[in-house]
Amino acid sequence: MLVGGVGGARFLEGARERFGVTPFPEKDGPAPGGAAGDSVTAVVNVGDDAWMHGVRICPDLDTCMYTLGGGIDTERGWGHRDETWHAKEELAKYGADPDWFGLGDRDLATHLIRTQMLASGYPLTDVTAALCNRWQPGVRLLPATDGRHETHVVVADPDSTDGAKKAIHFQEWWVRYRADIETFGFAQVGGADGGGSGKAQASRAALAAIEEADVVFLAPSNPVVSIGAILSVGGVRAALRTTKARVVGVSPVIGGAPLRGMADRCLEVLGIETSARAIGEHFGARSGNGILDGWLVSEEDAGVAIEGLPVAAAPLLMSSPQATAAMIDAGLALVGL
Ligand code: GDP
Ligand code: FO1
Ligand code: CA
Repeated sequence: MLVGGVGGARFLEGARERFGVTPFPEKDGPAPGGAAGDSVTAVVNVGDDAWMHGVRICPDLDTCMYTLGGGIDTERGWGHRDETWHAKEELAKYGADPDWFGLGDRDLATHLIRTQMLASGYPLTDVTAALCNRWQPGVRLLPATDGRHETHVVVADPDSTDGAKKAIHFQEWWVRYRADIETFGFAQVGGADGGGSGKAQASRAALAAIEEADVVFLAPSNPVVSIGAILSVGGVRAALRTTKARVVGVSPVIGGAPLRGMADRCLEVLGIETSARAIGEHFGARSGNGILDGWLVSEEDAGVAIEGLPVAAAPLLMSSPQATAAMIDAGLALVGL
């Protein structure tokens, strides 16, 4: 499963229901739909990752880990439940920058452990596995790359009077400006060694997951800053083009609107219409130059046709893990599995 944050985490709850283990197998038994030996691996977007107040924050990895581990704040969709904000308040009293990003006290513990492990030389893949030891998400969470691959956004400098452009981190664009600022494009910043020399390469584990999968799903995550950012990691596109697995995408847009979030703003920046058809075309058919063998759209979008790409319609509301598991079954049927 290629996944971002909230949409990705919900999709993984359905995948865990369909294939994976239950959070507490000793109590609940195996997942109803799963066969012995089935497992789910998620290749997670790291484009949102940022340094804030000296700690490394990985929002999409943490959203998946907390959601599947039962620790998410379900109202916000990010961060820890039962959160308190004393550290944030104290940082504000020092006038510390950034003052627009909310680091919760409980969440901070995750970032402290991650930062210490990264500083000791562990790759993010191993750090994530260590954090998941506590949360037991029931699926394997893999960062798409161990390198730095941050999404930055080229905007009209809000402090400039002569229309100068500047690049800001994705979090500043998303959280501080709510994407409501003149925007020209996205760029990945970082590199193979985390320092900026060349493009960040997919981890061996992420590539192996794609190469050895029975089926690959693109979750209904943000097609630009979640799925797009994963696809721009070195090696991911090629692995999707050559894997023996069928590759199925699920539309995050239903009837011309994203379910939540600002995917429409991101698509607009790239000049892509906010529609299931346009996003499917953007990913493209593997029989052409694209990456998909099947594209699942919602019932509202039934009748969408894309050259060379089998399309099916199904209910795409992830209202429960069971409903999402049924979406996955529809995706499997679409590619003959
Ligand atoms: P983020 O990283 O937290 O922004 O989350 P993702 O990138 O993983 O997912 C965001 C996308 O999920 C949005 O574009 C939504 O349209 C989509 N989404 C959220 N809930 C649903 C749902 O129930 N069904 C579908 N099809 N898409 C959804
Ligand atoms: N989103 C916000 O809108 N405001 C915040 O202050 C904020 C803090 C934050 C801290 C940790 C974390 O893992 C996520 C956090 N998010 C916050 C969510 C995040 O900025 C975005 O929703 C995602 O990066 C987009 O997927
Ligand atoms: Ca995200």
